[in-house]
Amino acid sequence: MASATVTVSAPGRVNLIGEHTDYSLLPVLPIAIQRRITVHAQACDNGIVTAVSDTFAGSFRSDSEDNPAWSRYVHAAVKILGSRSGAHLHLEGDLPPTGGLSSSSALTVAVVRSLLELSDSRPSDDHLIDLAVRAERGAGVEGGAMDQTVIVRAQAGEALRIDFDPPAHRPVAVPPDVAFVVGYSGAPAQKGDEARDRYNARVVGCRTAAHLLGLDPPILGRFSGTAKDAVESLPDEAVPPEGLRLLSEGRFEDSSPLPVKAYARHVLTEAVRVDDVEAALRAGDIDAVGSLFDASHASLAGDFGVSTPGLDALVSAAREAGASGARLTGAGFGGWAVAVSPVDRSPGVLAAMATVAGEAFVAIPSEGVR
Ligand code: NG1
Repeated sequence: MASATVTVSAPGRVNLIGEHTDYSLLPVLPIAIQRRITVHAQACDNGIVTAVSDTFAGSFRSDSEDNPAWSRYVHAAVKILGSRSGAHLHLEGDLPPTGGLSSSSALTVAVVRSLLELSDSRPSDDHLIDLAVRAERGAGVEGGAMDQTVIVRAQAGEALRIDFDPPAHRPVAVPPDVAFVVGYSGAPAQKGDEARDRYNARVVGCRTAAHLLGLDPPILGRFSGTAKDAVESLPDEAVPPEGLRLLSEGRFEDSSPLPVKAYARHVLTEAVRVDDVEAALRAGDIDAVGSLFDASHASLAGDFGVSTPGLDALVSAAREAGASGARLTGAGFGGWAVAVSPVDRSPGVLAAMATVAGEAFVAIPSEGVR
């Protein structure tokens, strides 16, 4: 007998370091945050899933071809479950849908778990992460598993160091005198649009770099040398081989040459910065965390080409207001930036970041889905 109603709440995330490393199976260090999406789900006996949102207009129906753009991830969740039981979903929350804070993964995780719980099936953490990752890839972005993993596994007060090959995770306590301030760049980075192709170009470019380094499977995380070794042996640009352009859903159509040397340099140096930020947080060395944030932003803006004028403005504003360092967080192409600051300087950093697009807040390391 199905339960009549369930409520599931999933947090957004701010990635502290390890940007564009997860799909190369290299580590990441995100936190879950206090801003959340909540799904109130009610069983229906008509076999149809419907959804409405407090934030967006229009409604979703699983038997309709004409659904609003915001419901793409509801559709993805229903599809991965092959749901045959009906439900009505009411979505609400305070997680900005502007890209970079993982609203897509929070929504996907919350919908998958609420639909399973309605049919009295409580998924294991591993199973929930796997379903949510596959659902999102089915929606067209060939992402890694960082967002879904931290959204499911995070604990309050802690960052989560995540490894993918082999899979492992461990908590990293956030010192009480350290604040993470986030600010909006003024431009959305929703991956349904042009940003999806720009993101997938990085995935295919990293695979191509790994292939040229002789790795099989073509995953940069399998490279055993240093970033310098890789960079020295790679050409500046390469056309991705046909087989590496296959995605979970469809194919990456563009066959222009990709800047594989610069992509590999970013990914392999960023992976080292994950170890270094983890060590600096454990040592309470906020200046070291800040310098590593700055180096990450320079690499993402230069080699990886995912920053924007708005993100650069946020990073500069934060540093000028006394932050120890700042960087874009998430995929880039718009969205949000994160600054690390001593707690006593965080009000000034917050005010400075809010001047860019009017939206900033202190991100509090929070618990995962519940
Ligand atoms: P956001 O910021 O949510 O678009 C994306 C990917 C992550 C990771 C980051 C970049 C998804 C669901 N998320 O995050 O896996 O690759 O970019 O570090 O694809």
